[in-house]
Amino acid sequence: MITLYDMSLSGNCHKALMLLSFLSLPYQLRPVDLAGGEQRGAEYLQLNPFGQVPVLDDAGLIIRDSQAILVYLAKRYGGEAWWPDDPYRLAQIAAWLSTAANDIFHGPALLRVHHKFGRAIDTGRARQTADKVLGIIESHLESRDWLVGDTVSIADLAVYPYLALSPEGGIDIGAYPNIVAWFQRLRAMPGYVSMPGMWQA
Ligand SMILES: N[C@@H](CCC(=O)N[C@@H](CS)C(=O)NCC(=O)O)C(=O)O
Repeated sequence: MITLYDMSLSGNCHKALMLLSFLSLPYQLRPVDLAGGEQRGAEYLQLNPFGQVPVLDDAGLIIRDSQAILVYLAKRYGGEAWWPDDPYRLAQIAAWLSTAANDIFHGPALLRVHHKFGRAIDTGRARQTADKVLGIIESHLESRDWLVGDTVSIADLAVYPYLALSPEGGIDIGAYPNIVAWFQRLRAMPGYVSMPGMWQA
Protein backbone atom coordinates (compact mmCIF):
# COMPACT_ATOMS: atom_id res chain seq x y z
CA MET A 1 0.00 0.00 0.00
CA ILE A 2 1.15 3.54 -0.78
CA THR A 3 1.05 6.11 2.02
CA LEU A 4 1.52 9.83 1.39
CA TYR A 5 2.63 11.92 4.37
CA ASP A 6 0.68 15.00 3.54
CA MET A 7 -0.48 18.48 4.52
CA SER A 8 -3.64 19.66 2.82
CA LEU A 9 -2.38 23.22 2.08
CA SER A 10 0.97 22.10 0.64
CA GLY A 11 1.50 22.57 -3.10
CA ASN A 12 4.42 20.16 -2.90
CA CYS A 13 2.12 17.42 -1.57
CA HIS A 14 -0.35 18.30 -4.30
CA LYS A 15 2.18 17.33 -6.98
CA ALA A 16 2.20 13.76 -5.63
CA LEU A 17 -1.58 13.69 -5.17
CA MET A 18 -2.15 14.68 -8.79
CA LEU A 19 0.06 11.90 -10.15
CA LEU A 20 -1.39 9.27 -7.79
CA SER A 21 -4.80 10.27 -9.10
CA PHE A 22 -3.84 10.41 -12.80
CA LEU A 23 -2.35 6.92 -12.44
CA SER A 24 -5.44 5.67 -10.52
CA LEU A 25 -3.18 4.25 -7.82
CA PRO A 26 -4.73 3.27 -4.47
CA TYR A 27 -3.17 5.20 -1.60
CA GLN A 28 -3.82 6.44 1.89
CA LEU A 29 -3.10 9.88 3.30
CA ARG A 30 -1.25 10.34 6.55
CA PRO A 31 -1.72 14.00 7.56
CA VAL A 32 1.33 15.55 9.23
CA ASP A 33 0.67 18.23 11.85
CA LEU A 34 3.09 20.90 10.58
CA ALA A 35 1.57 23.63 12.80
CA GLY A 36 2.15 21.42 15.82
CA GLY A 37 5.74 20.67 14.78
CA GLU A 38 5.30 16.94 14.11
CA GLN A 39 7.77 17.20 11.21
CA ARG A 40 10.54 18.09 13.67
CA GLY A 41 9.89 15.09 15.93
CA ALA A 42 12.32 12.15 16.07
CA GLU A 43 9.85 9.74 14.48
CA TYR A 44 9.19 11.94 11.44
CA LEU A 45 12.86 12.88 11.02
CA GLN A 46 13.57 9.18 10.48
CA LEU A 47 11.41 9.41 7.36
CA ASN A 48 12.78 12.76 6.19
CA PRO A 49 15.75 14.29 8.00
CA PHE A 50 14.84 17.64 6.41
CA GLY A 51 11.58 17.63 8.39
CA GLN A 52 9.31 18.36 5.42
CA VAL A 53 6.30 16.93 3.62
CA PRO A 54 5.69 15.20 1.30
CA VAL A 55 7.12 11.77 1.99
CA LEU A 56 5.92 8.70 0.11
CA ASP A 57 6.03 5.23 1.62
CA ASP A 58 5.51 2.53 -1.00
CA ALA A 59 5.42 -0.78 0.85
CA GLY A 60 8.39 0.27 2.96
CA LEU A 61 10.32 2.19 0.29
CA ILE A 62 10.61 5.73 1.63
CA ILE A 63 10.94 8.65 -0.80
CA ARG A 64 11.24 12.28 0.31
CA ASP A 65 10.88 15.40 -1.86
CA SER A 66 8.01 16.12 -4.24
CA GLN A 67 10.17 16.04 -7.38
CA ALA A 68 11.70 12.69 -6.36
CA ILE A 69 8.22 11.29 -5.67
CA LEU A 70 7.07 12.31 -9.17
CA VAL A 71 10.13 10.60 -10.69
CA TYR A 72 9.52 7.44 -8.66
CA LEU A 73 5.82 7.14 -9.43
CA ALA A 74 6.29 7.96 -13.12
CA LYS A 75 9.06 5.40 -13.61
CA ARG A 76 7.55 2.71 -11.35
CA TYR A 77 3.91 2.94 -12.42
CA GLY A 78 3.55 5.37 -15.32
CA GLY A 79 4.96 3.55 -18.33
CA GLU A 80 6.35 5.33 -21.40
CA ALA A 81 3.59 7.97 -21.26
CA TRP A 82 4.89 9.34 -17.95
CA TRP A 83 8.54 8.27 -18.12
CA PRO A 84 9.84 8.58 -21.69
CA ASP A 85 12.90 6.67 -22.78
CA ASP A 86 14.40 9.47 -24.86
CA PRO A 87 17.43 11.02 -23.07
CA TYR A 88 16.84 14.53 -24.43
CA ARG A 89 13.22 14.50 -23.33
CA LEU A 90 14.19 13.25 -19.87
CA ALA A 91 16.78 16.01 -19.59
CA GLN A 92 14.13 18.61 -20.43
CA ILE A 93 11.84 17.15 -17.77
CA ALA A 94 14.68 17.24 -15.22
CA ALA A 95 15.33 20.89 -16.05
CA TRP A 96 11.72 21.78 -15.16
CA LEU A 97 11.87 19.74 -11.94
CA SER A 98 14.88 21.86 -11.05
CA THR A 99 12.96 25.05 -11.92
CA ALA A 100 10.15 23.91 -9.61
CA ALA A 101 12.55 23.34 -6.71
CA ASN A 102 14.50 26.56 -7.27
CA ASP A 103 12.91 29.51 -9.11
CA ILE A 104 9.30 28.58 -8.35
CA PHE A 105 10.06 27.87 -4.71
CA HIS A 106 12.02 31.14 -4.28
CA GLY A 107 9.41 33.17 -6.19
CA PRO A 108 5.68 32.32 -6.24
CA ALA A 109 5.81 29.74 -3.44
CA LEU A 110 7.65 32.02 -0.98
CA LEU A 111 5.32 34.94 -1.76
CA ARG A 112 2.37 32.69 -0.90
CA VAL A 113 3.98 31.54 2.35
CA HIS A 114 4.49 35.21 3.22
CA HIS A 115 0.95 36.41 2.37
CA LYS A 116 -0.93 33.33 3.60
CA PHE A 117 1.12 32.20 6.60
CA GLY A 118 2.98 35.39 7.57
CA ARG A 119 6.54 34.16 7.12
CA ALA A 120 9.10 36.98 6.89
CA ILE A 121 10.85 36.92 3.50
CA ASP A 122 12.65 39.33 1.20
CA THR A 123 9.49 40.22 -0.73
CA GLY A 124 11.28 42.34 -3.34
CA ARG A 125 13.59 39.52 -4.25
CA ALA A 126 10.80 36.91 -4.27
CA ARG A 127 8.71 39.17 -6.52
CA GLN A 128 11.60 39.62 -8.94
CA THR A 129 12.18 35.86 -9.06
CA ALA A 130 8.44 35.25 -9.56
CA ASP A 131 8.14 37.80 -12.38
CA LYS A 132 11.15 36.30 -14.15
CA VAL A 133 10.03 32.67 -13.97
CA LEU A 134 6.42 33.51 -14.88
CA GLY A 135 7.64 35.48 -17.90
CA ILE A 136 9.82 32.58 -19.04
CA ILE A 137 6.99 30.04 -18.69
CA GLU A 138 4.50 32.36 -20.41
CA SER A 139 6.84 32.67 -23.43
CA HIS A 140 7.63 28.96 -23.39
CA LEU A 141 3.92 28.11 -23.60
CA GLU A 142 3.34 30.54 -26.48
CA SER A 143 3.94 27.78 -29.02
CA ARG A 144 3.31 24.65 -26.90
CA ASP A 145 0.50 22.94 -25.02
CA TRP A 146 2.79 21.29 -22.44
CA LEU A 147 6.16 22.12 -20.90
CA VAL A 148 7.98 19.23 -22.59
CA GLY A 149 7.05 17.63 -25.91
CA ASP A 150 3.44 17.33 -27.00
CA THR A 151 1.97 15.48 -24.01
CA VAL A 152 1.65 16.10 -20.30
CA SER A 153 4.64 15.02 -18.19
CA ILE A 154 5.79 15.24 -14.60
CA ALA A 155 7.38 18.58 -15.59
CA ASP A 156 3.86 20.04 -15.78
CA LEU A 157 2.87 18.50 -12.43
CA ALA A 158 5.99 19.85 -10.69
CA VAL A 159 5.48 23.39 -11.97
CA TYR A 160 1.67 23.66 -11.79
CA PRO A 161 0.66 23.84 -8.10
CA TYR A 162 2.58 26.93 -7.00
CA LEU A 163 1.57 28.80 -10.16
CA ALA A 164 -2.10 27.90 -9.65
CA LEU A 165 -1.72 28.97 -5.99
CA SER A 166 0.16 32.16 -6.86
CA PRO A 167 -2.87 34.50 -6.48
CA GLU A 168 -2.63 33.68 -2.76
CA GLY A 169 0.80 35.31 -2.97
CA GLY A 170 -0.55 38.49 -4.55
CA ILE A 171 0.23 37.57 -8.17
CA ASP A 172 -2.22 38.44 -10.94
CA ILE A 173 -1.94 35.15 -12.82
CA GLY A 174 -4.70 36.29 -15.22
CA ALA A 175 -2.05 38.55 -16.78
CA TYR A 176 -0.41 35.38 -18.18
CA PRO A 177 -2.93 33.97 -20.72
CA ASN A 178 -0.72 31.13 -21.96
CA ILE A 179 -0.23 29.89 -18.41
CA VAL A 180 -3.96 30.12 -17.73
CA ALA A 181 -4.72 28.14 -20.92
CA TRP A 182 -2.22 25.50 -19.77
CA PHE A 183 -4.00 25.37 -16.34
CA GLN A 184 -7.23 24.63 -18.20
CA ARG A 185 -5.64 21.81 -20.23
CA LEU A 186 -4.32 20.15 -17.08
CA ARG A 187 -7.65 20.59 -15.29
CA ALA A 188 -9.51 18.96 -18.17
CA MET A 189 -7.53 15.72 -17.78
CA PRO A 190 -9.45 12.73 -16.37
CA GLY A 191 -8.45 12.24 -12.73
CA TYR A 192 -7.44 15.86 -12.12
CA VAL A 193 -7.70 16.84 -8.45
CA SER A 194 -7.63 20.39 -7.11
CA MET A 195 -6.71 21.83 -3.71
CA PRO A 196 -7.92 24.78 -1.61
CA GLY A 197 -6.72 28.22 -2.75
CA MET A 198 -6.07 27.44 -6.40
CA TRP A 199 -6.86 30.01 -9.08
CA GLN A 200 -10.40 29.79 -10.40
CA ALA A 201 -11.48 30.91 -13.87
N1 LIG B 1 12.01 20.39 -1.79
C1 LIG B 1 10.95 19.89 -0.96
C2 LIG B 1 10.34 21.04 -0.18
C3 LIG B 1 9.25 20.53 0.75
C4 LIG B 1 8.67 21.64 1.62
O1 LIG B 1 9.11 22.80 1.59
N2 LIG B 1 7.66 21.25 2.40
C5 LIG B 1 7.02 22.18 3.30
C6 LIG B 1 5.52 22.18 3.08
S1 LIG B 1 5.13 22.70 1.43
C7 LIG B 1 7.23 21.70 4.74
O2 LIG B 1 7.15 20.53 5.00
N3 LIG B 1 7.51 22.63 5.66
C8 LIG B 1 7.63 22.31 7.03
C9 LIG B 1 8.77 22.98 7.68
O3 LIG B 1 9.64 23.51 6.94
O4 LIG B 1 8.83 22.96 8.91
C10 LIG B 1 9.92 19.17 -1.81
O5 LIG B 1 9.78 19.55 -2.99
O6 LIG B 1 9.27 18.24 -1.34
